[in-house]
Amino acid sequence: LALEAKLRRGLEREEMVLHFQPLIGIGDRKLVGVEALLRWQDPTDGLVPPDRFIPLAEETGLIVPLGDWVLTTACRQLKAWRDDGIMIDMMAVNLSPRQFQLPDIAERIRDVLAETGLPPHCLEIEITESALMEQAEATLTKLAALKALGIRLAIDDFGTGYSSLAYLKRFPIDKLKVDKSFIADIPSNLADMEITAAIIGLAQNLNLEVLAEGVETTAQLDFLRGKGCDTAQGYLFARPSSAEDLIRTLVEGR
Ligand code: G
Ligand code: G
Ligand code: NA
Ligand code: MN
Repeated sequence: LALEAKLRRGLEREEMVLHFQPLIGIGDRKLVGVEALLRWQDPTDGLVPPDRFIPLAEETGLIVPLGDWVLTTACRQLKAWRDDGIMIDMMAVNLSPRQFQLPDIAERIRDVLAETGLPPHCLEIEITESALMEQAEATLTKLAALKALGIRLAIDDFGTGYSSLAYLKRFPIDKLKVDKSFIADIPSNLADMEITAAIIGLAQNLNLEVLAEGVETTAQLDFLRGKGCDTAQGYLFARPSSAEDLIRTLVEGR
């Protein structure tokens, strides 16, 4: 079976699962939220990472039903945790460029929030810098419609695309996520340290929150703390894990 047909069937047969990775406050090491990361549990191939099927889903349009599934499942999960007294404040969900381009994306997200009962401020949507800058004027209107729902907006993989700083100032966004490629070689790569510090400074000057992705070492964390970075995500704190494993670590503290 071709990958596309397998993927279509996998979605129908509910072979998709979400893993969750903690987002951590650098000052107090507290959990500020989790990011939902899609996995495909193929019965023959095992756990398929998203890099292997999201580009195809984007090309074929399958990302639209797949993305709806991710949004609904992620919101439903956080609502269920909160109803159980596990008061995680925020669920971050990745939106692919094609999803962002849907004319009715704001209505779709509004419907998911209504259907799951998750308060809008508990949802953060991550959109890549390149998707946002594709048609910056249209983007402005769309972001305003999303923001009007009361959700939070983050720019993902920041620093890898080409941001117009004039637009960045006008976009109603809440957070920049510094791409992990800039974090990986801290503290040996001076250019990466300068770029990371500049992004943190930019976020501070624009009154945006800033998160560093891919933090794996205490040296990286110390550097980020020194530069005033708010939050971080990475293997130093936790890898993406299943809902069960996440809650086990949170509740049992290991
Ligand atoms: O976990 P990692 O290997 O988990 O993810 C690889 C890539 O797949 C990342 O760029 C991530 O943003 C993307 N990704 C993971 N989950 C989703 C999702 O639900 N939707 C979209 N559009 N991208 C996702
Ligand atoms: O593109 P996006 O930023 O959404 O994807 C996050 C990706 O980063 C996922 O593939 C996730 O598994 C991965 N990731 C999370 N923490 C780390 C880390 O500390 N190091 C590396 N190399 N990857 C990470
Ligand atoms: Na992301
Ligand atoms: Mn990212």
